[in-house]
Amino acid sequence: MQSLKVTIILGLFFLFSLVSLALFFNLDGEADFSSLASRSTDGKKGKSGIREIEKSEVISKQDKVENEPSALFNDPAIKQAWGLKKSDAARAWKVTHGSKNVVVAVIDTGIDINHEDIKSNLWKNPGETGLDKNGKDKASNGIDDDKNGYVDDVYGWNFVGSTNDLTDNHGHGTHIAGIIGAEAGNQKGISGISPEVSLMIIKYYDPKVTNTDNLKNTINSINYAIKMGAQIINYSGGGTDYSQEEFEAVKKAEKNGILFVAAAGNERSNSDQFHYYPADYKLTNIISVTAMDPSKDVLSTSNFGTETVDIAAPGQNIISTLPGNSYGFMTGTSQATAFVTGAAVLVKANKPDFKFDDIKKYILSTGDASPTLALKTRTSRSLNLFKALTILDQGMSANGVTVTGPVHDEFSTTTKGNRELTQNPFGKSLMEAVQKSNNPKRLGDKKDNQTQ
Ligand SMILES: [Ca+2]
Ligand SMILES: [Ca+2]
Ligand SMILES: [Ca+2]
Repeated sequence: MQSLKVTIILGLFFLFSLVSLALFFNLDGEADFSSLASRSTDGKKGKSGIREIEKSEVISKQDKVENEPSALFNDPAIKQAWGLKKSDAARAWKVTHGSKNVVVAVIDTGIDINHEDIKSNLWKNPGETGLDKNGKDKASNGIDDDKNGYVDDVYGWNFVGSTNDLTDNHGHGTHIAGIIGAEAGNQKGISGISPEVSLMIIKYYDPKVTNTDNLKNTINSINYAIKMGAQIINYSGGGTDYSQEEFEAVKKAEKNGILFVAAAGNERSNSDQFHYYPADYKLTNIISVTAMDPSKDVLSTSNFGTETVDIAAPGQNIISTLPGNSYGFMTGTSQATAFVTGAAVLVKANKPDFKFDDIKKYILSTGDASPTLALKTRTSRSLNLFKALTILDQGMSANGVTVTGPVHDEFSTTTKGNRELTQNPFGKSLMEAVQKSNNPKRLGDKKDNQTQ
């Protein structure tokens, strides 16, 4: 009798355990941590909300990078950058390397302004450079020369400490800046997606400073970027709390024609159900980016959503710059976001008249379609830099370069296991276009009828 009782109790306990497990795991068999993720910030709800850089850390760090000469650029670590290959950077760079006229606001943890591989691509506030009437350097004269409310804001502003000191105490901001715009061809480090660009550095987060309002710093940062003429904003952070003030700031950027590239977040959750901001504000100038691995699968740590997340880009083990002239690998939707920002710079450099809507169209309507991404993103696509530049007018890219093939290179259409990547309709027309010519040529070239 006693043993029957024990058996019944054990049986009931087993049944209860099974039901609990079934509830915890979703239909795909993956553990569902989304509720945990959203709960983690609930404690601050009702106050000011929080904005943080995504959970990300440096995976490994090195002072020097392996010397592998590239056919295109001579930066040592370029071969380690799988994301550049997957997103078709080599062919994109045949069209453009970007332009210093394109100003990107990197709203993050600051930057190492002396980094050997980024310093040449930093934006400089024209109102805080040169000499003042007393012959002193405007960048360091202690005067708000351009009267924008910030003293000596030559490379940007630090809203955590209300100073022009942009020191990166985390590494995240330096890493993001390098992905977007590290200098190419200087025989050092890596190459950014857009090796020519002007990076405006705005610091909203510092792990060493507590009791600071990151959401307010974010809003101030966005407003600074608008005021100072950024054309693209990169925001690799966020939080689960909606903020009307932040929404208004991004909307103001929209009114000013500014593209806002935002991380989908590393909360492991479905953003269609559990929103992540600012990526999920319903505004037309936002591109929400999730992260994928070399097999073009969205990372298990990344947020996804067929309504809220626009596109996937490389985000696993991405090599980039770190403070102190060093380099290292990081993972997350932050890194993927920087890839898309870099793409936006290339498109803008190629078509200077473009506002956010055109840039967004070029990036989101091209890319490489994939059945697995169809379950995780709105466009079913991963970033393809080359296609984003060559959304076509009968085989002619935006700057008049005839597209040359093959389009289906070794990086974009590999077959892995039994999963085939599908060619999107745009890809097909691009393919047809390239078959007409094998030589790159420009409109207006004298020998424009020369083909082989
Ligand atoms: Ca100033
Ligand atoms: Ca000054
Ligand atoms: Ca370099």
